[in-house]
Amino acid sequence: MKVCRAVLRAVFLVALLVLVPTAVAACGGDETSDESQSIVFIASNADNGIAVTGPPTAESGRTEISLNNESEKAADLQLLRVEGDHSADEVAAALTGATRGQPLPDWFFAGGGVGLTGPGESQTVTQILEPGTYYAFDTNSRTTSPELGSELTVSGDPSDQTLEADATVSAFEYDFKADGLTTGDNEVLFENTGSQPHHVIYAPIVGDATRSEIEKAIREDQAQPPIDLENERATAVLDSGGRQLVDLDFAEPGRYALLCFVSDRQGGPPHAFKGMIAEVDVE
Ligand SMILES: [Cu+2]
Repeated sequence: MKVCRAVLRAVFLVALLVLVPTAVAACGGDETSDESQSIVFIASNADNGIAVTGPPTAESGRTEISLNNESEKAADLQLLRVEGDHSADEVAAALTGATRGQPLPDWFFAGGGVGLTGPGESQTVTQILEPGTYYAFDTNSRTTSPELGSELTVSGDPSDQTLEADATVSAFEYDFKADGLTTGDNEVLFENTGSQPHHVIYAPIVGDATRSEIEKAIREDQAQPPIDLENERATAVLDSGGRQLVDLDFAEPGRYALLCFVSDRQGGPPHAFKGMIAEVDVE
């Protein structure tokens, strides 16, 4: 399978990511006044990649999840929810397969987390954590190994808390629906209303390029698809039903492309190859 190298570079490396300052918008103004717990993960340099460390335990419910990137490269924090007993070796192997479009084991689910974050930077998302076993990994490296991850056990009851924001981006097979986005920083409810795992990558559209021209360029593996890869940003991957509050930054008014490069659980091409590319006009 041919893969658009430029976009993969952006997905996995994002060297020139422009970052939102970490403005933690606690609970002020929300309908829900529930207290959030906060958990912090650290990305740091390791011999064979980027190691993620975090707390071994947390309580279920509304949680602010931060990534402090102390490594020298862009890094992300991908949470993976695991059903049953599976070792870090198994999880790392499944994640490596996932980044190559291989089928996902039926016990392995994307659990959100923090999208690509530049070296020395921090970002925070808010999620409702459900009880269970999670692993945290940086997916920036194409290959990962078990010692680079961190296990998190979430205990407590299933939560009935909700997340709300003025702007929403919904991902499903194989499209996006965006509502309420404005220029600058947006606190967005990003939700997966489909049945497959998805994330959202967004970047300014170059010139007058149409959606179909972008799709064609990606399908044909053109070195320069008509999107501004240097100003591309990405969320973590959510599985079916997943939701998170995330700060998305549309620095300039104009047209942006929303894209997904995750594959189906059954494996196969990245969703952008199946047409999961949307255009949004930000005023
Ligand atoms: Cu997708």
